[in-house]
Amino acid sequence: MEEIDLSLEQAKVAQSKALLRLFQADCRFVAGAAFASQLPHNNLPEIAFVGRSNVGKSSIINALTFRKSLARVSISPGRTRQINFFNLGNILTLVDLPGYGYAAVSKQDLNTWKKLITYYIQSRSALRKVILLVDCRHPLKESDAGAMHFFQNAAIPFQVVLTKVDKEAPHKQLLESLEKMALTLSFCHPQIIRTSAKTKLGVDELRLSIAESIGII
Ligand SMILES: Nc1nc2c(ncn2[C@@H]2O[C@H](COP(=O)(O)OP(=O)(O)O)[C@@H](O)[C@H]2O)c(=O)[nH]1
Ligand SMILES: [Mg+2]
Repeated sequence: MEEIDLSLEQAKVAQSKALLRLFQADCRFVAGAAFASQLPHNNLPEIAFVGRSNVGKSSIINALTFRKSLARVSISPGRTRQINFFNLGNILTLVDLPGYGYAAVSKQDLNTWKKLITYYIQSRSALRKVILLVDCRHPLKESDAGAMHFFQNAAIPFQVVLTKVDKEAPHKQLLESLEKMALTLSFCHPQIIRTSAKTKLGVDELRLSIAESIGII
């Protein structure tokens, strides 16, 4: 029994080392695309981050990769107007999708974004999983529920990640709605990860989940 415990412990240590190696690797911005024609060719597996403006997308990408300002943390919401691609150690690509649900942009801008995201999600063969970031402090918003149905219909695996849990405990109604949806939507990962880019809570768990979804752990 002791031997089994020891080897499990060793496997865990090896796993965290592998995760650190991956996420501490060189990470560089490779391309930004505002139109479908600007999407870069890519053979590496892609993990896309999506969510409402100001949900904490850039912050979580920075936390995952141990950076401070890799993905620009915007002061005014809705400033990330293009799909940004980051190459991590030549092993995977992290994709920062433009935020949705921000009212103070023109209808035309909104349509351009929607079209671009839709095109990217539906046509990207390198896309392995979408990480849907949701602010833990409010009941489920229609735009987030809509995004979940959209990924389900596009047959793209996705996982809900709660942000800003250092500010408040996750809203009870939000958890109930998300758990219910995770049960009915087959492409939704059953595990909802709670994170804080500030305290780094849950960031390890998210790294593990990403590594698992591209089959390197
Ligand atoms: N307290 C706290 N603030 C956060 C967290 N994540 C993001 N923020 C703040 O929320 C704001 C929006 O973050 P940002 O990463 O730019 O969001 P994005 O628009 O989704 O890329 C910034 O002021 C961040 O500092 C978090 O986990 N905890
Ligand atoms: Mg951002």
